[in-house]
Amino acid sequence: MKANYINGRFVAGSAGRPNINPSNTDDVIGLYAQADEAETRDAIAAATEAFPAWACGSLQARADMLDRIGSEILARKDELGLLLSREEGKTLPEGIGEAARAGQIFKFFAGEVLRLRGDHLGSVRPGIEVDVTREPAGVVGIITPWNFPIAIPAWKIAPALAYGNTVVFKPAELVPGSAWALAEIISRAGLPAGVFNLVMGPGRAVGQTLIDDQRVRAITFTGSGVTGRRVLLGSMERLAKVQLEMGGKNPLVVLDDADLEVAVTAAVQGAFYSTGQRCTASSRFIVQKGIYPRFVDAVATRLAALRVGDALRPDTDIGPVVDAGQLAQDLDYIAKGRAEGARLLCGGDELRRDTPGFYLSPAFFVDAHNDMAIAREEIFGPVACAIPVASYEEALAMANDTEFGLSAGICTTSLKHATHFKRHVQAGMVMVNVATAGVDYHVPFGGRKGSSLGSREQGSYAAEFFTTVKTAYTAA
Ligand code: TXE
Repeated sequence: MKANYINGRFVAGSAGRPNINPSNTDDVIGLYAQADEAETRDAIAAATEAFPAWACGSLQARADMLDRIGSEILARKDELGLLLSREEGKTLPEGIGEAARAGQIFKFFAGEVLRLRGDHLGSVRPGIEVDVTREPAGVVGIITPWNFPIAIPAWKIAPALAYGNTVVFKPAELVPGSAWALAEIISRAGLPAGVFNLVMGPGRAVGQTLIDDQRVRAITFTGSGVTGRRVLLGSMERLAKVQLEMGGKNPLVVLDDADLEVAVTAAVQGAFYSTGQRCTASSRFIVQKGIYPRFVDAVATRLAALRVGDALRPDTDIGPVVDAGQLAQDLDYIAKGRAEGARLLCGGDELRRDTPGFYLSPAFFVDAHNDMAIAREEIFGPVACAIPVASYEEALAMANDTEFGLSAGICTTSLKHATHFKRHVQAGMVMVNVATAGVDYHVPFGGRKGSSLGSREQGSYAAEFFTTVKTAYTAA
């Protein structure tokens, strides 16, 4: 059984949970320890004790450790990517790409260790000088979802450690394999005991303990809106710092003057790759009437050519849905879409393959309205809808008519409309002639409205959450 990592040691828990391959449910990847509340508190205690020395320790040593972690991940990206695809179901190239991304993130934050800036100012009072510095927030609780099993943990753990915090990391129940592999790499990087801890287990036990414990000074969470609100209320109650990344209902606007090839590629990649299980996935194609018939036909043709199958097979374009619960949710939304009067142009069928798995053909609705459930609620699967509109103005208003605001895209050859859209769409990230999903790691990631709360993740903007500002006055 793969054990939790607490205070510098792997600690076998009392219970183990099987990690099941969604491409082949007969394939059990391994048994993973499940921490309880007491073990979670042990991890918090270890992180609390390790914090003062780590916070004031050698920056060079810290940078070297993060660099070593990044190098090992990159060197082992094929093997880590294989494990990731096997447990989560994204295709092998996507899994390997994600593993490589995790390595690059650790290397980026190895550099950030030495780039954290402060300010030195004069005072309004004579004879006094002012220093503004950033200090680590303290013990950080990290709660992650299943859809990016190594990249999201990396983009939270790496900055937390880089800026001098200690970490208690709770991965999603469905994907403990990548989390454990990452923890094992970190365990050999030379960090003092207690600086990094892994506690696998259920949200209601491990996650809730992190939220409730006064010693955890900051919680960073990615997952569903419902759980996000629970994390927020719990952290607010005891005045802990909190950062939430939740869902999206990301629009891709396609104007009459768009390059059709560009638009179709952005739509198909953005909505259906990674089985649509991305918070930045496009799920609403808002399409101007002049290009609508050609766009809809071209998307359907492209979808018909995609192969849905075992994530590890080289000829697979779209892997399975992550588990039975998510598949049931996807099918439920497909039924709702039909019942509300949208036309299912293609897909939406459960598929049989050589192995038992959660296979679903990409579902493409057309002639939808923005007030339908399939256009308003996050489905989190290979399901998207096309909505016709008359003008750019109508498209922009519809793009903004959502409770979410993570990513938004436009396909157009008009500089005027692209520029206006970038300025006026209510989203944290805007994409012009590229898919809504697919981001860089050195620039901020996050949204507004119901998608995100708190400061941005990734790049140097991550310092905002993982540090706290101190203003010092010195009389000369
Ligand atoms: O999310 P949860 P789940 C959406 C998507 C999906 C749905 C459910 O629609 O169908 O959420 O997925 C931990 N205290 N997204 O169940 O429950 C949990 O153990 C503290 C969108 O995976 O939010 C896991 O580690 N923690 C999203 C993490 O929270 C708790 C990505 C996320 O789980 C907890 C994933 C509690 N009480 C799902 N309960 C996106 N948009 O990126 C659970 N957790």
